[in-house]
Amino acid sequence: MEKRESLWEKCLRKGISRRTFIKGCTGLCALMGVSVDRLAEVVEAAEAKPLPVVIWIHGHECTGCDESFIRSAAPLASDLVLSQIDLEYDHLLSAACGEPFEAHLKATMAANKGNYILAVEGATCTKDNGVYCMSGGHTFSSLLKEAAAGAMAVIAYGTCAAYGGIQAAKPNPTGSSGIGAFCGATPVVNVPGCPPIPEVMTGVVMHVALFGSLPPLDGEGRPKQFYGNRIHDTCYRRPFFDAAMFADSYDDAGAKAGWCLYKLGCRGPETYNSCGNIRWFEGLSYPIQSGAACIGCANANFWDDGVGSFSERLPKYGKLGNADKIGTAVGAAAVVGVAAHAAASVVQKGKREAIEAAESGKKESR
Ligand code: FSX
Ligand code: SF4
Ligand code: F3S
Repeated sequence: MEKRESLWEKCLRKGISRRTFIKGCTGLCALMGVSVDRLAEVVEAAEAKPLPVVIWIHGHECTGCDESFIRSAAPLASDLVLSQIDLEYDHLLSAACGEPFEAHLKATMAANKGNYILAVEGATCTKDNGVYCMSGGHTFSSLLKEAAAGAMAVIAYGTCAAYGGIQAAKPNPTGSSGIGAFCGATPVVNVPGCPPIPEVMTGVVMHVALFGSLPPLDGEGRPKQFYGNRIHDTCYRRPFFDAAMFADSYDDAGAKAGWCLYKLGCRGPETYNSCGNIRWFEGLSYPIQSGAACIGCANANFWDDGVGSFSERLPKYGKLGNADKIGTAVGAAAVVGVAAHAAASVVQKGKREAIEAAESGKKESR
C-alpha cells in the first residue's frame, strides 16, 4: 500500500503555516463535536496519522445526502474532499465513469484492504437477488458486502442507509432495508436524517479519519455528540410548548406568533438530531424555524409513521420513544408531558381564543 500523508504533512506540502494548522485543529474539535480539552490529541493524530482513503457508494436513494454533504460550510466540502480526506471513489462526485472508474474502485479496495472508510448512502434491496438496484454491472447489495468486508469502518449516511428510509416504506416492493446487516463484522456508524445535516456528515467522517475509530455511539449506532438531544430539547419554540401555547393551523395567530407546532404533528419530541443547535445552510435555519413542523426525518420508519398523518399530533399515532433505553425513558417521560400539555392546551386554547376575539373586537371598534 502506498504511503499516505497525514493532515500535517499535507499542510507542509501546501505551505500552510503551523499557526493555521493549529487553528484548523481547533476548528476540527468543534466540527467533530469533541471538547477542545482534546486539542492535543487531535493535533497529535493530525500530525502522525496517515489519512485513510474514503470510498463512497450509493444504493437506493435520492442522492439528497451527497447534495447535503457538498453544502457543508465548516469545513467547506471542497476543502474536505480535496485536502482532508482522500475520496477515491464516489458515484456522484467523481468525474470519472465507466469501466476505468469501476477498475479504479477494485484497485483502491485491494490496495487499501482493511484501511479504508466506506461511506454509504441509500438502502440496499434484496428482493429478486437485488436486481432493482444495480450499477457497474453488479447489484448494489453484492458491492456493499464486498466493500464493507474490506473496510475499517462503514458510515451509513442518511435514514435510507441507516434504516431503509422511503424505499423500505410499505409495501416495500424491492425488499429494501438499512445496510447494517450487510456489513459483517465491520463497525458501522449510523448518521440518519433525510438528508443528514452537512456539518454532521463531515464531522463524523473526520472523526473516523483522524482517530481511526468510531465516535461514541448510542443504542441505535448514532454518534452521541450529534444525536444526544431531541429536536424538542433544543427548540427555540420550547417555551411555548411549556406554556401550552400551540398553533392550531399554519395560518392562525399562534403560528404567526411563532408558537409551538406540536399540535400540527411536530415530531420534535421523539426525534434525535442536531437541527436545533447546528441548523442548516451555515446555521441559517431549520424546518421549525422556517415555520414547518419536524417530520422526524432522522427516525426509522418515518415514512410509514408519516403517511397520511405528518400533520397528526403525536399522541394519535403513539410512536413516542426511540429504540435505545435512554430514548425510551425520555420518550416515556415525553408521553406523560405531552399528554399533560395537551390537556392544559385545551384550557389555554379557550383563553387564547377569548383574547383573540377580544383583540379583534377592539380592532373592529377602532
Ligand atoms: Fe435517503 Fe440520501 Fe433521504 Fe435522499 O442519499 S436519507 S432519500 S435525502 O438521499 O438516502
Ligand atoms: Fe419545538 Fe416541536 Fe417541541 Fe414544539 S413540539 S417545542 S415546535 S420541537
Ligand atoms: Fe429532519 Fe426534523 Fe431536522 S424533519 S431536518 S430532524 S427538524
